[in-house]
Amino acid sequence: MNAADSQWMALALRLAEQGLYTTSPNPRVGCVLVKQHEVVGTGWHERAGEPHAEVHALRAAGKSAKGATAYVTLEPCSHHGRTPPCADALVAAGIKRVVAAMQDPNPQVAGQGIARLRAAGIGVECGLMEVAARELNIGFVSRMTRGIPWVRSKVAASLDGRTALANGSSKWITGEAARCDVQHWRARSCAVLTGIGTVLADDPQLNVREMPAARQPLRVVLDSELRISSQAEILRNGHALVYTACTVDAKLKALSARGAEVVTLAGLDGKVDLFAVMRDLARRGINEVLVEAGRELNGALLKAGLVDEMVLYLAPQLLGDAARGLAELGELTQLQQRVPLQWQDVRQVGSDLRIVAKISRE
Ligand code: AOF
Ligand code: ZN
Repeated sequence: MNAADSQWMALALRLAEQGLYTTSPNPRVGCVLVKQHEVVGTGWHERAGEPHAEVHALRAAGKSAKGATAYVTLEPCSHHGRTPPCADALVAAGIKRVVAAMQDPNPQVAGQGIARLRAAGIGVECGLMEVAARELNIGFVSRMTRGIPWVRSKVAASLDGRTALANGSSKWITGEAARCDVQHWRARSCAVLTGIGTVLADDPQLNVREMPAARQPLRVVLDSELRISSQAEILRNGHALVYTACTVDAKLKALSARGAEVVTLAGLDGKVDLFAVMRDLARRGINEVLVEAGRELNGALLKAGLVDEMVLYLAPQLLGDAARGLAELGELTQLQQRVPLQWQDVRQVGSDLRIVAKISRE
């Protein structure tokens, strides 16, 4: 692989990014076809059920695809899903060489696409710009390899990590630009998850606003005792899912009548079983979850090891020790109990600071 290969793969990745808000449950994939140093076709996957990136690129190239090199951000598929195998389409079009960024973690593909191309005499290289390709499909990879979605927790806090005063006052800690920025995280997520505490205190909608949204994320509430009101904003316009530990039939029925799906998944402690929730969300094809919750649910998810990444908006203010922290972790008595993070990205958004950090897992 050479510098030109990297340049074409970078283009394929940019194309794949076009599907950031639309492809789920499918991965974001881009494809560039190059012959004699010239692009003869490009494509990206737009929506599940519609053609894959390779098919769009092959259609654009027509007869010029013969003898070309295909740069794809994910191993071409080998299975009949909603669409036929891309590996076969590449072979039929007379593609000479395929450069893929990463293997498809989908067990239905998992190397078989590459094997099929090689069996047809096509030269295949895999792994170019793999880190970026994995990052773009972090939720899809997580769902396929771990059976749970990638979980991102968004928190708006003061510089000293406080989210509300002791009496609960918290409206607008961060500024307009930060609130707008949050919309992008929501829009790329398949689900936005919160706890009943936040629903009762703020009655949020948790939908995508202030930007065009091709689809709204599924809104998910964890509500062990089913305290949610059937008039809650989050239940408006359907597309809401409530996980509870409650089995009282009348309550379940009242909510279902509002169009919400209610699922009872009780853990041994009488609360909603957080692992079971994540497994169930993955089963529903949820790749990325955005948690927008208070310190209680954030703490519970962190302690369960279910948070993968934090998106922190820090406002230039101090709220002091009596104010509420961003995650209820209980009292740590040993430093080994701390939650280690790795900075991914730091930037200023309006008047606030945005830090993206991943939870380190050694
Ligand atoms: C590719 N190119 O652009 C995408 C791929 O139901 P289907 O037919 O859409 O298949 C979905 C699966 O195909 C998905 O889980 C993943 O393994 C692969 N996605 N593959 O060659 C693409 N989006
Ligand atoms: Zn395909």
